[in-house]
Amino acid sequence: MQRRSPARRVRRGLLPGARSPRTATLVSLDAESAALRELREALSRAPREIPSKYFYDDAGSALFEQITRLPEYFPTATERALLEARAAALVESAGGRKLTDVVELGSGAASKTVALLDAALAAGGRPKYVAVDISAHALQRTKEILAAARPEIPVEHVLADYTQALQLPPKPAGGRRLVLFLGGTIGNDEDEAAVKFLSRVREHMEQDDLLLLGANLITDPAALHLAYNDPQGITAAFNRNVLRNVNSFVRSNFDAEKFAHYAPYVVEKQRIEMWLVAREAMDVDLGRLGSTLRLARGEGIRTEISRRFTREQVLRMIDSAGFTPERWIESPDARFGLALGVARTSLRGI
Ligand code: AVJ
Repeated sequence: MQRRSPARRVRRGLLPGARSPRTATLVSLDAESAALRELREALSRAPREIPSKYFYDDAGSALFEQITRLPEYFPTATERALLEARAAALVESAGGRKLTDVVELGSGAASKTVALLDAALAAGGRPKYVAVDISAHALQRTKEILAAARPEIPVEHVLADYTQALQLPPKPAGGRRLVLFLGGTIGNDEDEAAVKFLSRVREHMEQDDLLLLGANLITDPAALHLAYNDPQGITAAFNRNVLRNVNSFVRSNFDAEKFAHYAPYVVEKQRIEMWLVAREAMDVDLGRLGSTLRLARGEGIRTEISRRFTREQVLRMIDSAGFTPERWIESPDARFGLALGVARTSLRGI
């Protein structure tokens, strides 16, 4: 359920944890029990998993921002340079001045988005920016960064777990919406889940609206390994923080320090896998999940897959989700690609 304040801010309840003072509504209670079920199911899978979205509490979002500034973690800088170099052409393909809404899923610090918004302004448009993120802290950063960089651009916020439900503010009649899903986060899902997710995003869009999808491409495994195993240990801290977030959500008692960060590039599957591996045998009280998790020494919990794609895979994925590929651009080192897709006539109801 969506309430709009006079400040044109849209807030939704999500993963309301012990620290969340927000009023519980029927909707957020539903969301909460769905989240509990999802987490319980993930932890009992083989291998055990924790959904990657649990990385992004306020502390985790801040750690991720730190990762994006590490010299070893090249995806952010690569994508940023690509966006900056090609923003004008992308915006042109996306309708130029007709572009009225730029929606970013997982806006984080939104530092890459300014180039696109600038290009829309330069094309004579007056875009509004809608930031969607699971972390209130990240949304606050988005707001600050945008207000400082481009005070003339109106910003709306949606605090939401976009993997569960999505409500976007309406766009002006005749306008075009561009939805951004950047950073390579689509690689956190297997094919089927990725297409399902993008199809759901498509349902929130009208024909001729656009999707810009960022994807990590296959590259040198040694460079990839370093990007997820930085010598400063920021990625390790980011990985372990997932347990603190789970603790605060379900009142479990994971001891993060008893887990080793392990993040190999699995060549066969063309993806990084992030694991937390128990350094010793332990019993973990899972709090509101209502059970005890018994871990043997050396047993692991997978916290993320981060896939590398080919151009063909990315284009096939957006096509399957109802977007006709309109443009593909790639960084000069071929490590990162951006696909622009146009929403086709919905097939729903046929
Ligand atoms: C934000 C999901 C794109 O998969 O590389 C960074 C998260 N994990 N370091 C990624 C992440 C480890 C990142 N994404």
